[in-house]
Amino acid sequence: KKIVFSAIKPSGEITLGNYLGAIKNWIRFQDDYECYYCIADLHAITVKQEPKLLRKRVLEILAIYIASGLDYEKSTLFVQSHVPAHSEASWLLTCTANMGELSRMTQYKDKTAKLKENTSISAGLFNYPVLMAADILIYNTDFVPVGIDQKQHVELARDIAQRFNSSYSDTFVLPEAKISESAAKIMDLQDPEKKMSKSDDNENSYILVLDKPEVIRRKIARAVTDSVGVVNYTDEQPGVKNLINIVSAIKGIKPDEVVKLFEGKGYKEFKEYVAETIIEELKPVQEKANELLTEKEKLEKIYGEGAMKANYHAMKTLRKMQKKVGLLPPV
Ligand code: AQP
Repeated sequence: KKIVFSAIKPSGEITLGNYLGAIKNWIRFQDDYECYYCIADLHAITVKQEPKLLRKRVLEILAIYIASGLDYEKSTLFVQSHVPAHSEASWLLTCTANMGELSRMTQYKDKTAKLKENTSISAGLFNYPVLMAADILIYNTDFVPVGIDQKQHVELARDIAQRFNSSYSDTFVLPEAKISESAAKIMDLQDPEKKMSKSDDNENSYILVLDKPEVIRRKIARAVTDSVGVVNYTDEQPGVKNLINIVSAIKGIKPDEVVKLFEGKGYKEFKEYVAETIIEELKPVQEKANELLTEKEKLEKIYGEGAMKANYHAMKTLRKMQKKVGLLPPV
């Protein structure tokens, strides 16, 4: 079976962007592939996190994974820090990666540009893509289903793998990003030129998977549109285009079909429809996730077993890597 790996970092609560661009896309791989879906807590701490909140979010994300349709009997669901091979492999790959390629990563440039002046930038933020390469490569991953913002990182993982393979000998499978077409990039509701992000300071810029219906209605009603007043699917109307993409990704229909539904109608009616479409999609996920969050032992059992399975596969690759670079095996 081909192998699939992907992850979300608990740096905020899961947004509709993460849900449509990543999780929904992951579900369809479960039957035909060996899937590893991770909660990337080590990635989250590349920027400052409140420790208590971080632990809470990890469980929340696991509950959302399962509630959205990830099946822990088919796929391996686990927490990154429970599998130490991620960190160890990351060091070996840090010594394979170079500063030049890491400085070219757009996510690093964007994130550091957003930090306030005089805030120190952690070396972890710079090294983030190497840890991500380790995540992917230690499972011999073939496919990485991600949103378009992460494509560059997957390509870097591929370059690092290639370099390691040619410096030593064939060790890694070369991974490939799989982008969901309709939900490749869900945009910020307040600034539709930038992507929706869970760590944004303005809560009106995103919809959270666990947002209550009235909150979703309010946020969509406030979403930035334009003065054209007609529902069109065009780059000239990025706010409206984004709302159309959201409906299209949820309903599995083409953007043009959404436009047709609103011929001759205004934004108010359109936005109400968008809000109700999101509410309807998220309702069963919220119910199931909230129920799971009251069953802590069940969640513990799931991530405990997930870590065991992941650990087995990851350790095998790590041992191979250590041997190839010339580390003396322990007795
Ligand atoms: N707006 C988006 N549209 C589509 N896909 C998205 N993803 C993120 N935002 C969108 C996809 O979600 C997965 C998990 O991402 P992540 O948590 O590892 O990091 P990220 O891409 O940096 O996500 P955020 O929400 O923007 O987090 P912060 O604000 O903390 O940086 C990935 O597959 C990503 O492509």
